[in-house]
Amino acid sequence: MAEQKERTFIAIKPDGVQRGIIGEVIKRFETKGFKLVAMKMQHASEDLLTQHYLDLKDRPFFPTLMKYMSSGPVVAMVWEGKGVVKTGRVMLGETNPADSKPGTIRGDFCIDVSKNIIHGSDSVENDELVHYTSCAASWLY
Ligand code: DAT
Ligand code: MG
Repeated sequence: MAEQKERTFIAIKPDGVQRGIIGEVIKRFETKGFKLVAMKMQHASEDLLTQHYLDLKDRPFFPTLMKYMSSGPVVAMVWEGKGVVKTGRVMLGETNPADSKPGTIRGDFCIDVSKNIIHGSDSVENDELVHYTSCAASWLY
């Protein structure tokens, strides 16, 4: 049961928002069977972004990454389901869209690593969000 409650943080980046890919991303996670438990459109602050990308702060592309992520609102979401962290990353594709297979989000909708339209966590998130039972649960598990 607990494994069905695994959660991951997915965010559509400013280019994904501007290019109208929000619905497509939601559709893919939703029709896969994952459950949306939180969603918020937000213009991320520099503090939040610095914290979010702390492990990358010494990389040469960090200033460009900050500018890109601050360039408009993002759509932050939490999705729930068995194996959602790992499967979510597979659905996103590789960090560099050039290495992402067709059928993945980055493989289908973007070209360059500096505009790769979506973020997905690589580890399980802790959160204090809503918990509810989806009526589809008994048809999925
Ligand atoms: P991911 O987003 O796949 O988890 P990451 O955590 O290593 O990848 O990097 C975060 C973001 O930083 C990534 O989505 C795009 C940007 N980035 C990573 N490597 C880059 C590079 N070599 N050049 C430009 N941007 C890069
Ligand atoms: Mg990452």
